[in-house]
Amino acid sequence: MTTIRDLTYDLLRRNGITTIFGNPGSNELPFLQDFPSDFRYVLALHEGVAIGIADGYAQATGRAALVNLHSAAGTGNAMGGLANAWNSHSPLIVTAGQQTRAMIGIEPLLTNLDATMLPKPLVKWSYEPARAEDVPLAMSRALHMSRLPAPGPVYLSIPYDDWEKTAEPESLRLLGRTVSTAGALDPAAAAALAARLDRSTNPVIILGPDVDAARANVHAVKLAERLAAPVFVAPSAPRCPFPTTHPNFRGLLPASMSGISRLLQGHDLVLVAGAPVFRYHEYEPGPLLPAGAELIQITCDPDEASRAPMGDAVVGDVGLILAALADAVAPAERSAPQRRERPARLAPGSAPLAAERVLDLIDELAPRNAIYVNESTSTIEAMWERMNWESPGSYYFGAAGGLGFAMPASVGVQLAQPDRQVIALIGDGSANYSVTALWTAAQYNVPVVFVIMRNGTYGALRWFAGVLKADGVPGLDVPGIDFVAIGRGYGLEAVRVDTDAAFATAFTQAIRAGRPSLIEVETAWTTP
Ligand code: TZD
Ligand code: CA
Repeated sequence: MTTIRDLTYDLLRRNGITTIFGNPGSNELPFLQDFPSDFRYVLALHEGVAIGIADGYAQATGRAALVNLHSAAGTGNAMGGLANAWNSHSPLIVTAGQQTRAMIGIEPLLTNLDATMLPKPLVKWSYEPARAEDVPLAMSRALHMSRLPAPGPVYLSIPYDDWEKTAEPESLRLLGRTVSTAGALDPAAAAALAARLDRSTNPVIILGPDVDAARANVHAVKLAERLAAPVFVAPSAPRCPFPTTHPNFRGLLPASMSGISRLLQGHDLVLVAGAPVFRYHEYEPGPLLPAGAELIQITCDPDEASRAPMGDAVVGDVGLILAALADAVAPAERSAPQRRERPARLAPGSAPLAAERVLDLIDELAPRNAIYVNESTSTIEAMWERMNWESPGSYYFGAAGGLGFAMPASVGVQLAQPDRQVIALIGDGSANYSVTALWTAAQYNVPVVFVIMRNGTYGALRWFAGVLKADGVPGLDVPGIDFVAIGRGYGLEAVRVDTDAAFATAFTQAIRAGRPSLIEVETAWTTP
């Protein structure tokens, strides 16, 4: 006789999940009771942090991750994180405990009212099983659904009295199931697409986060070299799909219609892989593409393909398609694009340091394969210009632009990648949304180096106020926060520095320490 609980843990095991991220409440305790010894529970002190850690973990492992939240209130706290996870195609199984079935109708305390409505539209699927006996099938479906293309979060609301019930013997069949996808181009379609690329006289490649998610960076490099095409990263990039040191690399595209069409002037074919077309931010109307250019998008996401306002799209496995194209195109006869000009490294400065100088120091002193989880919003462009990222999985940013991602995600990425140093670069505004992630880092000894860029303001918003010509906006400064005290309060080593040499020393020590630590560095305002 197997309980629903035992069968569920078995299903998770069979699907490679033995870590649960969460913040528990009474509705979740029956699921967690007699917690199996081969599982690990990672406690977050806020649900936005739980989902952020799970998101980082899922993205860095490339596998589904489970988050257990408390009913409606816990789900609500996690919604900002869910917006990021939805946009980054992160395979998350989000479960929330529901009140006991016998009382749901009377709406006692902690009922998750209309539970399946709550996380929409930021989940692929939202479900509350009709019977306890349906929980294993629901969990199995959630596991498969979360990672099938396009991957994304799913939500299950589970009444807490279900776990003790007996599983139906037939539901044991779920344990052996595999669900796989294909998604490669058939040879004729690959040849036709390659021929279109070959015919182009001046192609350009634009890569998005799903190239990195598919671990297809190497295929993108080969394709770019064969085509002798310049490569841009798609606007509002949450990951780094191409080595920033590669001679064909051109940097980050701007996030406006006219900005993009201006920059792509002269190209007759725009090949976009692993990104929406396009994730704009600022509204600068204009042509969507330069005159005479056609566009081809390769995406794992049918929704991304169908909502694109221009060009042709192919939906499939981004990695397999890029690999096939890289093989199928003829080596171009034109000369390779000119290496981009990169800004000169800044010389040592005095306090407050230029943010660019801090980035230069970090790039110089960090291990070559370090991973950056970023939420320093006014320095994003500077990072794409200055940082030398070569390995896949080197950069993560909240994919919906929702702050409160990077602090917890850095903890999840470091848990997933213990052999690479994770550096969380966080603005002094952003640092406040999910600050309790510091506690999880300290308690689980997850050795992230948190660098807090303290410029005393919401720098990116100051810049955006200028774009929108919105003068006289209140609430743009964040003075009077002591991150060293906060860091120490949550159990981290923490220091404040304001000179070049002090930063270099603190940063080097932090990397060597092998423990989580926080460096607060005073920086000057930056214009993105
Ligand atoms: N709240 C949430 C959850 N997400 C947001 N994106 C914002 C508010 C708005 N916002 C931005 O988009 S950037 C920003 C805010 C408040 C300023 C962040 O300031 P910072 O970094 O100190 O972290 P910079 O470098 O000073 O911009
Ligand atoms: Ca700031």
